[in-house]
Amino acid sequence: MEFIKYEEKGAYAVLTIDRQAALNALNSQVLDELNEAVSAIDCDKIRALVITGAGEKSFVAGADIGEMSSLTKAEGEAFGKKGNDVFRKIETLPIPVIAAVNGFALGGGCELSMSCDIRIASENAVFGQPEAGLGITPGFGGTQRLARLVSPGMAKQMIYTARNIKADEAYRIGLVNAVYPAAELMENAEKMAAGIAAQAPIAVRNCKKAINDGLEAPMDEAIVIEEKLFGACFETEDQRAGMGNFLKKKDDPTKVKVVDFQNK
Ligand code: CO8
Repeated sequence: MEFIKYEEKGAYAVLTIDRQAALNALNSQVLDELNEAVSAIDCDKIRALVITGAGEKSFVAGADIGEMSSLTKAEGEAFGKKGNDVFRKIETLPIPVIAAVNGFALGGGCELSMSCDIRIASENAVFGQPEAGLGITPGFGGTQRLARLVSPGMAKQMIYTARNIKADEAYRIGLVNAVYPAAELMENAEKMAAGIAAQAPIAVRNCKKAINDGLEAPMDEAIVIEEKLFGACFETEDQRAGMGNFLKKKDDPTKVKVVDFQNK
């Protein structure tokens, strides 16, 4: 692959979008390679994924404006579908995905980060949906996921005004979970991925599915989704070992653990 680097590090993996000459902008080839790389992940072996951008300046500076500039209506819709299909694949990947946002996350870059389960950012990160200024709507899920992740009013303000926000404001509005000095971002992303990978894998997958599927359902259906996934954990090796450990007092999970998300 020309623009995607993929490295497995034990039970988690790091996927890097590497098209630095265009600040990692997403053209069709990058989207195709991203689709291929994500589809090839063996989720029985890899338990968490980190997605980041190459270089120190940009996560992803959006969809490729040069490529989009001459699209017809039908081609524009098809390009939107290409991005949406890949991002939905990331969103519904059985394992958790962490976006390590190391600079510009604009348009399709902000949208890519929002298809991940968790976003953490470097201090120089910039988020935004500048599409309205380019004469288009966000087209890789931005109108949908931003309004679900932050308040609808804040999403509408960002999208209608095409105003970019810095990492500290993204943290304030809940778009990112934590902000780190640039040099410490990947170390913290990998620490989080390793921490997720250390938990019972069937339980983590079922948690992801319960949260994601439940958010799309009315509460009466959502709690049934949880019941089914909760029930599905029983009789698994994970459940027997996890509860067995507690009963043998080997690794007491009831010990109170206070986690500072900014630092862990
Ligand atoms: N597309 C193509 N090339 C890009 C993009 C992009 N989105 N962003 C940066 N580049 C290229 C530049 O053209 C430049 O290339 P070159 O050196 O050959 O001239 C190189 O990257 C470096 O960029 P700059 O010189 O502009 O770097 P600066 O540090 O001066 O500026 C910015 C950085 C502020 C990020 C600036 O590059 C910029 O504003 N980029 C565009 C950001 C943007 O508007 N992104 C949103 C695009 S629209 C989108 O993502 C829609 C998604 C949904 C699509 C649905 C389709 C139907």
